[in-house]
Amino acid sequence: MICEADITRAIIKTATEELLNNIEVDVIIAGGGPTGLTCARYLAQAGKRVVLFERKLSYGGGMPGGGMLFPRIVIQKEAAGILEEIKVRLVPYDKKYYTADSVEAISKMAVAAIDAGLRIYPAVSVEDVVIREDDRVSGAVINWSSVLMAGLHVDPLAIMSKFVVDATGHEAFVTRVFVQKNPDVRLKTKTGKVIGEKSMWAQKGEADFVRLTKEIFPGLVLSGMAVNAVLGMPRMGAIFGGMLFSGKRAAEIILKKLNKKSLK
Ligand code: 48H
Repeated sequence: MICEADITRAIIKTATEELLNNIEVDVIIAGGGPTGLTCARYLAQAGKRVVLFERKLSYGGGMPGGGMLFPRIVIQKEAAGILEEIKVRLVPYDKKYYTADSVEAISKMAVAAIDAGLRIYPAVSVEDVVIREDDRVSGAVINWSSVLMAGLHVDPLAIMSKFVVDATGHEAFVTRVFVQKNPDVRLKTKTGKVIGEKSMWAQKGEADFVRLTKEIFPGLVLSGMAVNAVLGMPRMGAIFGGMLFSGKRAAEIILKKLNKKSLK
């Protein structure tokens, strides 16, 4: 006989046990868009403990909506390998590009990362970071998105990590809140602050930001659209090759440091 109490117990017991195992991890990713999921997959494939907090109930960010709700993505030919690895079906377009179904692409990105060991927490927002006396971002402050949306006064909890990745897209939420709460902090940008995204220029937006994907403050790494927003670079519209490369680059930066003894 199916018993309601068993179902309740099964959910609370297994979810709580699993969350308890993830209170101290190697990397926290804030945001489950294309760059966050790509970064997470490469880190998990390298054997690192990675959790991803996504503010919305479902992952995907700006990818499922394709371009203006036409459910396709465009990527540059050079980025094809990142999606071929996870068996996304690509269709060549005009020699320079591939197109793919946006829902297929994001779904396979999530499945591949989960299969590699990533744990995704839906409807959980990163609302702040943890900072330690050695001036290093050392974790994320999280709360249920529903609590924040309802404006309830409920104190958050903290998850500790060696790195936090700001993959929150156009908002660059984590980096903005970090500098807002710590006005003395100087980021590794021209002004030391968040500069803000510039108007669309696809060639320039795509060309520069992968190279400039970086640890913007000890322990805090930018990935994807958050790079453009923080460093003051143009947006690029519905082309996603850069998001994939930036996620991979962010993972490489972190892996290099994690595999060394000193994180600084
Ligand atoms: C937890 C959060 C929080 C938070 C936000 O917007 P995204 O898809 O970002 P990227 O960088 O992976 O990809 C950008 C791309 O989708 C895009 O917008 C492009 C190419 N635009 C070009 C243009 O010209 O417009 O994903 C970010 C994710 C979203 O799912 C948010 O819900 C989530 O982050 N998020 N999650 N805690 N505080 N803030």
